[in-house]
Amino acid sequence: MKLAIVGVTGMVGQEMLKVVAEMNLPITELIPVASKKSAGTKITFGGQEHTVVDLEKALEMKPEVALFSAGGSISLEWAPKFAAIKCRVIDNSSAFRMDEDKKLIIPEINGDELTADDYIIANPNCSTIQMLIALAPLHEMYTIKRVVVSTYQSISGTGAQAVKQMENEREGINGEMVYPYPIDQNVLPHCDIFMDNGYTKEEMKLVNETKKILDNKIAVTATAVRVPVQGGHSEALNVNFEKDFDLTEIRKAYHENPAITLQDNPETNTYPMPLYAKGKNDVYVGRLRRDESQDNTLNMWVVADNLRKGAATNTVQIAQKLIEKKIIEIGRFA
Ligand code: 2RA
Repeated sequence: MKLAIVGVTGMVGQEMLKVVAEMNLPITELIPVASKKSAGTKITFGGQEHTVVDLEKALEMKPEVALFSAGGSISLEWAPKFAAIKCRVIDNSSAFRMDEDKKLIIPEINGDELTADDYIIANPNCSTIQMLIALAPLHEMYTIKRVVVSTYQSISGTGAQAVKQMENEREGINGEMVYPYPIDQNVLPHCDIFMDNGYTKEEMKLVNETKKILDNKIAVTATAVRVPVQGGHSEALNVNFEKDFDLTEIRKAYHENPAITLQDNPETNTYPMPLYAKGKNDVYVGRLRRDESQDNTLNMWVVADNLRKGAATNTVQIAQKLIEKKIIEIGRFA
């Protein structure tokens, strides 16, 4: 399979390279793609050097699959061009997520919806993916009515420059400011841009993507917060169900779920933390407890590496699903 990674020099693109190698995708040729400025530079993959190409050149090379993580404007302009040559595009930007005719896929939840007609497939937002991996089994058992979510999002979700701002602040260096405020020793209730309704785009992604992927009837309200952490996103969820639930049954469901690691034992101070989620593909769940202020309501804590299951891993798993369903005919362009 000829695989293009568009945005290969970015944080998610770099993580995609690692995940593709770890998951042994059947690649006959890797096409690393970046801006014209980066074209000609070298990257190492599979022990070999590869030359980065620009989008025009990548299109000429006719990849069978293209993983995009280069921002919404690049996806809007170029994903249709790659789809037009029958390349399967899996896009990590928000460009197509809410398009009615594009699928928004978390393989463990709705991967079976994929068909041979899908040439541009949207990867959900990182904070949505980890939340829905944790919620999907509960929705199946008890039918979720409403979710209140507060996120504590890694600075890596903003990008390399924001990580640099935080590192500079830690070292007392006056560097470029991505945020109008200090990141280190601070929390910013501001992820992405503010909308007319007073919520941020990041908060509305949690609302809208939950309805598209899991169930349009689920009510969601969100507060998305940026924190000076690199390992991953953390989320406090308050989940109200149609009916009562059983904590033992929930724990059993999580133990049996291959995408989830349950870390939940107050007696041993066991709970998920982003420092330990970094570089891992699982979604970590803990702090399970009844909301004693309201019937049929559960509090829980969910952590995942936003660059992994929140972006690169989910994207590669979608490619794997396309192969599994024989939607990608391996070697067609070989
Ligand atoms: C963020 N989810 O964390 C967004 C994009 N990665 O900023």
